[in-house]
Amino acid sequence: MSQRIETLAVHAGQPPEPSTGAISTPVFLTSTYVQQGPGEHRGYEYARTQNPTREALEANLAALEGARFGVCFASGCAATVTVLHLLRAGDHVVAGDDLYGGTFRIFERVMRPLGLTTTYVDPTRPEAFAAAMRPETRLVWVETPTNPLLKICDLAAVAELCRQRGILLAVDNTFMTPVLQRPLELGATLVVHSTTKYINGHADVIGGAVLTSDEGLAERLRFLQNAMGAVPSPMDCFLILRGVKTLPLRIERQVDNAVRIARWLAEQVGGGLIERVIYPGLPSHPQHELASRQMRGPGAMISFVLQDGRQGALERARTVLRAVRLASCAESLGGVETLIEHPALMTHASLPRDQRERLGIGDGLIRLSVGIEHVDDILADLEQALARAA
Ligand code: P1T
Repeated sequence: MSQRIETLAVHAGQPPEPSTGAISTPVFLTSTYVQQGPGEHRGYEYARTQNPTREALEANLAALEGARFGVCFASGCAATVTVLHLLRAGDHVVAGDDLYGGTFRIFERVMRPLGLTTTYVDPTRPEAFAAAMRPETRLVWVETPTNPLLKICDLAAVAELCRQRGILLAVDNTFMTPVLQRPLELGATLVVHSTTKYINGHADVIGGAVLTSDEGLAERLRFLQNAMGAVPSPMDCFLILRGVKTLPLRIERQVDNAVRIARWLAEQVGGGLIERVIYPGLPSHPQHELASRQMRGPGAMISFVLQDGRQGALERARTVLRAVRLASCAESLGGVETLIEHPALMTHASLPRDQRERLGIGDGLIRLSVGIEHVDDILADLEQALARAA
């Protein structure tokens, strides 16, 4: 019988350590391994190339995503850059137009000068991906829900378009985690994570991962992991392994809290302060039906837009972000603590202003990462902070 994700999160990739029986995977803090003679070793030569703590994490995350292979990196951005090095100069990428600002920056300011071009399309329209594909298109890249506007991409439909044309589909599953969405089952070739977020969940590590069942791609990724060298430290791997054990529990609580908070925020719409609430779990979300079908839950990220008012939306947003006491004004997401941020000034400041405005990442947009605190305490905090801006 195949095990459920709650069981895999605790056990996958982590048999008792063979020499002592230690139930927790040890942190192998070593840079090298002693060889009996030149080239005579037990599969471990140098710690950039192999590390048992990292291998445990890679096996664990692969099991959660239903992948055959996992490759871990020093950050989500390192994972993204390494995936893009599967391509070469002259290749073309089609990407969703709403992405983490740092991912957009990699496409435009790191890869484009190296000869990799990217076309951005509305991720809610599979036909837009089809229209943008060219003979030299090798990869489609999507986040779903997107950061920060929570648009939903129909993964099965886009995967089918890619399959017909032999194009790789990479899905950044950071916002959902395998608990809520498993892109490989819907036809994606690669899943990418910033493990910094929900997977680790405790706001104390920067990390990334790529999961795939394609053996050739996994081999190439492992080559690049070693050759490019953006590896995670063993201590960080240990912390992520510890964090991931409670991932399903945390997600359950965070989603429950987010549903309550999104409903409460939606009730405030029309009261002069909140213009719009964006959350895939609300019937008002334009793709609520697709979200309900594709995802096992609506996630714990909520975005909302403040109305202009007398002082303007930007000043109102600043007031709210300064007034929160329980929630913290900070970049990042997915940890046990509730975080609140302003995409235009913070996580998406690296996007050119005209593009931000075209997408709808305006002065009044606020993004909330709902934590595991008691929902009534989070609500009380939001209520007092929003009242200051009313
Ligand atoms: O920060 P890093 O671990 O390098 O991951 C980058 C990244 C990749 N993909 C998504 C969807 C992300 O949200 C991020 C990082 N995002 C934030 C820091 C943020 O606050 O949105």
